[in-house]
Amino acid sequence: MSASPKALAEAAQAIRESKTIVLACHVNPDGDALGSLLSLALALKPLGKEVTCLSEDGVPDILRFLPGSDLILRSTDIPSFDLALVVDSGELSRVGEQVRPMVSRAKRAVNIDHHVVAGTFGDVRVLDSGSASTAEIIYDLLQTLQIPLTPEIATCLFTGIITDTGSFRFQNVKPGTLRVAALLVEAGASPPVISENVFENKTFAGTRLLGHALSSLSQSPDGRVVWAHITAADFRSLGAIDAETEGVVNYVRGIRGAEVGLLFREMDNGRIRVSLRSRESVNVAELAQEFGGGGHRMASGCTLNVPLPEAEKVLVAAAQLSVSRLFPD
Ligand SMILES: [Mn+2]
Repeated sequence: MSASPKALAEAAQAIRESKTIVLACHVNPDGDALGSLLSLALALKPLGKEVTCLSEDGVPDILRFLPGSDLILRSTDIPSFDLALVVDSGELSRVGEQVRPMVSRAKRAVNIDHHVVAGTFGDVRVLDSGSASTAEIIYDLLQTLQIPLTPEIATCLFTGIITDTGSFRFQNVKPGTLRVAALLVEAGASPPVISENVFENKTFAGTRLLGHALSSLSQSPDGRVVWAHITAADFRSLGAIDAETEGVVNYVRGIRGAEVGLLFREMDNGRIRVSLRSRESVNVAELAQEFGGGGHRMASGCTLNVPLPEAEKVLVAAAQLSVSRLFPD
């Protein structure tokens, strides 16, 4: 699968016809969001486009190595743009409160994304829910625009692919993902340099937080539901930051026999943010929906307004129920 050639051609035409372009990605940006955004910025600048790059939450430390990351602004005073290009965001609200009006005020908007099938915004929608990353769609768009890849552009796109595929380990990896990745390496992207920046760049505090979380590990009697928690007190005393909780749940799900991995994070306001991960069997998007959350089949989240032990009790019970339907023994 890939985005439709018609949508790609319409997006390319909108870019050709525009002079001032605002680029936006989702809040709490990941490698695909910023890699996609910056690759476009680096590709469009030499065409004489005046590009403004907006990320409401800025650039996380581990992504500062991305070429062009110094172009990223959190907001702008520029009142209006010819075109908005919104990447990696299924809903317009994902770009954040400050950035959203900039997109709305642009004369035209293009949504480039791999989360949704039909989309909810944008005069042009370049969507492919079968694509592992937005970066792969941007690759096709740059081909459509006949913009040659530089090592910098290739680095941004390769970062998007490896972060959204967990270094080519996730179910979303298709032959086409690897083909595009190969072409990006040919164009100058360095897998070891990018991997070291993204994956071997943990902070001391974040790693200690992982240690605390893992020391709280519990499992159901059959071992198919495994969970861990991070208390607000631990989080504060270790001086950790939000982004450092992100990979923790993958360790939980990675345990042999675990069909569902849960991470309970107690926030300062007392609410419990839950990250859910599964292997192929259990649909954790449905599980999260029972508690007012949502997400994907294998990765989802929800927030509960009850004390930590209560949150663990109800969610673990619901997870066990889902698992017992699939493994009746
Ligand atoms: Mn993505």
